[in-house]
Amino acid sequence: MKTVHTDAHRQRASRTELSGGELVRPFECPERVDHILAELTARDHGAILAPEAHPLDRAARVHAPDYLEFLRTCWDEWQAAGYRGEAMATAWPSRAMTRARPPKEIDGRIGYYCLASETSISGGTYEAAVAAADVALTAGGLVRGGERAAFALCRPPGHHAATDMFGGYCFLNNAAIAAQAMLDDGAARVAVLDVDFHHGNGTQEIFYARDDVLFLSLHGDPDAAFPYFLGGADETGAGAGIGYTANYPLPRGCSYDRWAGALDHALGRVRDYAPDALVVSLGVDTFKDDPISFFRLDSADFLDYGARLAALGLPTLFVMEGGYAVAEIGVNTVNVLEGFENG
Ligand code: SP5
Ligand code: ZN
Repeated sequence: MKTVHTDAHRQRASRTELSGGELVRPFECPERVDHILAELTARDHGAILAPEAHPLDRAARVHAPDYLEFLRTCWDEWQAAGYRGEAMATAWPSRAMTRARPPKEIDGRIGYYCLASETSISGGTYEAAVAAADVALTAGGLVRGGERAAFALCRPPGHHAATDMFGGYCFLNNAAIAAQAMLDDGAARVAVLDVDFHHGNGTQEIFYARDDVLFLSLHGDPDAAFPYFLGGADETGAGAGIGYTANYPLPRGCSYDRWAGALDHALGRVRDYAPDALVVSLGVDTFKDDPISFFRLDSADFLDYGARLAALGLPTLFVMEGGYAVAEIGVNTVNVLEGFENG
């Protein structure tokens, strides 16, 4: 399986994440990609290609133009305001403050576009996010071009990014951008299966009212896990999209048996939908030793579910999302890809 990757991800090197009331070094760090690349190389997994640049219109198919402009200019405006730290939101149009329009001041504007304040915006964040979208689009193009599967080694991740909001370490929704591009390039239906530990709230929101994308997500129950405010089993779509969203919230300590049972159910839904392609939002933060998550998958389980994904027989795009047990992220990620290829 071919991998698409670029060093441009290194420009996303934020120093601060708000965690437990402290500013810590972000869990979502550049070394994550180094470990995945090292494992791909050590196991001779296949060619590693550079992405092609794509026009921003591709991202604008799923993100609002004013949001893209905010991402592009945020850091410069933050610096121009004289702030010494990284750009962080501190106030939002919350349930009690409904004057929801972007203020002029960057301090307020960042709150308008932010859904989770753990994530800071730093210099180079926008450039890295655009490069990650290019990685997903290039790998998606390989799949549309006839490859059985391809791996978009994206960073920063994307599945929490909504139409016009960033957060959860995500800025541009790489998987949604790639899925939309497949549709724009001729696919009739695409399924997006999100196996990251966290609910793919951004992807769900983007496609919620549509029947040309089936969105399915297995994740920590939002009563106990980020992103907290979306991801319930009762969210099944709206309007024309009713019946085209499926959530599988799972409890603390969830075993692989239980997780794989939910996966098999989701795969049945994909099969019935008969899409032209499958996009897998591949987070490996379901691993038992992930520092911010609470499932119990071990490294061999990733091989097993890779094979289950392959059994669908669909052209498949893997898009990297989360995974914060950095020493094991390479083994766990490449296990899914190898399980798929041998499955
Ligand atoms: C792409 C992705 O995986 N984003 C995840 C973002 C999660 N950010 C908030 C994490 C809060 C975790 N707090 C749990 C502490 C456990 N001791
Ligand atoms: Zn995650």
